[in-house]
Amino acid sequence: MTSFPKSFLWGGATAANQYEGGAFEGGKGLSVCDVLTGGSMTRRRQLTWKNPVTGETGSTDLRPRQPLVLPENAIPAVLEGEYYPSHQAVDFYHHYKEDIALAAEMGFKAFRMSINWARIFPEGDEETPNEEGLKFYDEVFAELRKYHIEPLVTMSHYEIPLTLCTRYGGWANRKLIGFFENYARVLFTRYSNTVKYWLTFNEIDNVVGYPFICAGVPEYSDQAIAQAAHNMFVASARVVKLKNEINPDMMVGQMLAYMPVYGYSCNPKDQLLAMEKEREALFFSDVQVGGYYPNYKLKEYDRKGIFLETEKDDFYLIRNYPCEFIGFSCYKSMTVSSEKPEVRNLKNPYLKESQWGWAIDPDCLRLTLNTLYDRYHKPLWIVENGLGAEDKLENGTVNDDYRIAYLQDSVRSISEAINLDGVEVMGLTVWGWIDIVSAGTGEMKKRYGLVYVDLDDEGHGTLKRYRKKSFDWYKKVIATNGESL
Ligand code: BGP
Repeated sequence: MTSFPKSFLWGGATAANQYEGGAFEGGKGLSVCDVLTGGSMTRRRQLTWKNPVTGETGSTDLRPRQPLVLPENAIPAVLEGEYYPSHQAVDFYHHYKEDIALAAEMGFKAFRMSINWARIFPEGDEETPNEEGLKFYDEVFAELRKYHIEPLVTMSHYEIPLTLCTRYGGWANRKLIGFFENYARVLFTRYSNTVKYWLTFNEIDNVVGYPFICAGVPEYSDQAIAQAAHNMFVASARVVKLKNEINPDMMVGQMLAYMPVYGYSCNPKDQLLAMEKEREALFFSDVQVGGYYPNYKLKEYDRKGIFLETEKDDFYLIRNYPCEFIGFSCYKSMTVSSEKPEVRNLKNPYLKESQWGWAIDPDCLRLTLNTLYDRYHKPLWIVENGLGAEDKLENGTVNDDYRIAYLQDSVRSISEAINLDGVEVMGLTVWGWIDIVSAGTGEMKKRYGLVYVDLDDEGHGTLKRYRKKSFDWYKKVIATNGESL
């Protein structure tokens, strides 16, 4: 039997770059995702660029953990004739009333979304914000409040103003701390009465694999990435401090991409490798939540000759203004073997996989919740979890029993962490509760939604919304506070 505290915040999650659209409306500037083309089974997602002097244009693959190779003087840019899925996305910009009504119909208590930084500061380094952008979110929050839905707002979910990348080199430049603090001040002041829960950087640990999308860092080097991470840590601490000054009732959380890592066998060498892999993510929570740079990372920086540029107050701020809760995404687990250390993830013989090769692991949430709670003793919020799958719309609905089965296991796993282990869990916002563009592949075909949106990988479709079978299922889960699965 599953059971949840009365205050449990059930809901769904989205991000502006994948959901909002209106890329050229309301005075919005370009963000890093606006120069990424769409993907499909036959075409990879690309970053497009232009040389402003010669006019030469082109595109390049954006591969995880691979250098971003642009020709000399070329900068990321939007090109004519290319399809960029973030520009329209699924058009929340014009559908927010309809979408929030659907969320309310399911009984959502919480709605995770991000504010598009480039809608508030089109180039990122302005002193005064774009009022039209702020007004858009005033309206969205008013609509959520109308249904008593609590917004959970990510301040930077892969929507760094592109100019901060081309003019400053992204988060590797310390100046971004000040720009972000200014942005945070505007948001906290304006929305202090409407938004209680904030997340600073979506999946901050992805700065290592995806420095361009996650931190606007065009350069791939261990040094630049370590510096970017440090600058983000300082910014996070300054934002928590600022929040305390403006309205201490608000809460600022960390957002971590986490997955349990298993050693392939009981060979201790496999377990050691699994420990090291888990630390790749835990380092970020050790600093941003724990308040300290762990020794294992300092040793690694020494070995690699990485030198951090810091200022006097940095470590004081990190120590004294940690995040107050941990939001995390968790979709899958990973398996590693010391015999094949070059393979990032092996197929786990005990688990099935999604159509995109992600291990479907019914226990990964309980494991993750325990790992993070044992380490930090702070409340946790599963801000992303769900199944990306191809759906077939038939007779105005989708029979997505596979998605229901995945989410049933997730809810069960969370209930176990709460009831068997005593973990403090604030809520669950199911990822992509309405179909949106995939962050990793740029596809529409990879759908997570409980609501179907008529749009394909090339941007064709009516954008009409349809309730899937999982919509009714989740509605019942929320109505019974997780007792009926
Ligand atoms: C996380 C991101 C989301 C998201 C999700 C699913 O990494 O925070 O933005 O989209 O994963 O990933 P994908 O869209 O690649 O399937």
